[in-house]
Amino acid sequence: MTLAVKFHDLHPTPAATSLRDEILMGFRADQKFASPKFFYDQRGSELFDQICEQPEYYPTRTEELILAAAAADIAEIAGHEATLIELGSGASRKVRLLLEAMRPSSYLGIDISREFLLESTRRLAADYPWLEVHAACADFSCNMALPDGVCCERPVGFFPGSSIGNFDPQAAEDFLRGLHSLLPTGSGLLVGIDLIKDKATLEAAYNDEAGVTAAFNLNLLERLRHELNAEIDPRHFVHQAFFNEEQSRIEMHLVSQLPQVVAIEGERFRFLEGETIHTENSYKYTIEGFQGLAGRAGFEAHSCWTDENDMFSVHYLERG
Ligand code: AVJ
Repeated sequence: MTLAVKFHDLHPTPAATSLRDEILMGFRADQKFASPKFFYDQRGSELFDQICEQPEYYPTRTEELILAAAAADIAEIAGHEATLIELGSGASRKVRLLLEAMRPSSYLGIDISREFLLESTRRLAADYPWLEVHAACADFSCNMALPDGVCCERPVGFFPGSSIGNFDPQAAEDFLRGLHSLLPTGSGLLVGIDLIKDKATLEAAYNDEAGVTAAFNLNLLERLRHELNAEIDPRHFVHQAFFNEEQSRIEMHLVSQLPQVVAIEGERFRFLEGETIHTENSYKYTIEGFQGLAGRAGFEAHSCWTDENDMFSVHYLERG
């Protein structure tokens, strides 16, 4: 039997080096921070999947409804025989909503979580035998090259889940400009964007009753303990998430419950009581606001779909 999934390992630097260097840099800052990409170890990816099933976390199920309803439209715009390239493919669940309608010739899933990526793309390949499936383990926030052997005819980028919301607006624009230079003229980009809405709904989505988002946030500290031998006690931190209206973003933090000193790779970091590690931003947009940003990066707004309550949006952008 041949290996159903063609695997490409594109780690630009050994994963461990980037984790250590980036975490240390973030902990040395006045406002301590960690990149949200470090949430996604095996356990973190599993917890994120569980977040998506929480009743308060509306983005996933809303986007899935939109995609299912728009699949035929999307297929018509993108045409058949496309190469569908998913950035941050995770469990590769949402793309299933498009495959039958679109009938692309190949699919490339790109994700930072290696084992998770392999499992998910193997399942996809087994379920869609007619589809050529590629998997690339990469940090797409810095690696902007496509692996060799991936057919790049009629590429359509797929960036669901409002993942682009992790970048601040300027970085999101720069990121899209990077995709612009990677993709040929006329290619498509299908992007999911969470919309600005009332504070209570937004905050509930990041403070689910079951505590899954809290576990997801705190799992970062477990990861630092296991992978960097950090001396840091997760029980001495609590999850915090709130909507920063001025910046139009959900902020997630880990709040130190007491004055404490933690050690990572022999370096000591002091925390005051109430001091935080800023672990994630999740920007929310208006439809026009996002289209303007995409336009500045060279992408034209072709179509946009929303749900009936205007909670979430899916955009088909065309590379000009
Ligand atoms: C994957 C970045 C889109 O911002 O909603 C969910 C991550 N963090 N709950 C988001 C997340 C906490 C999610 N993104």
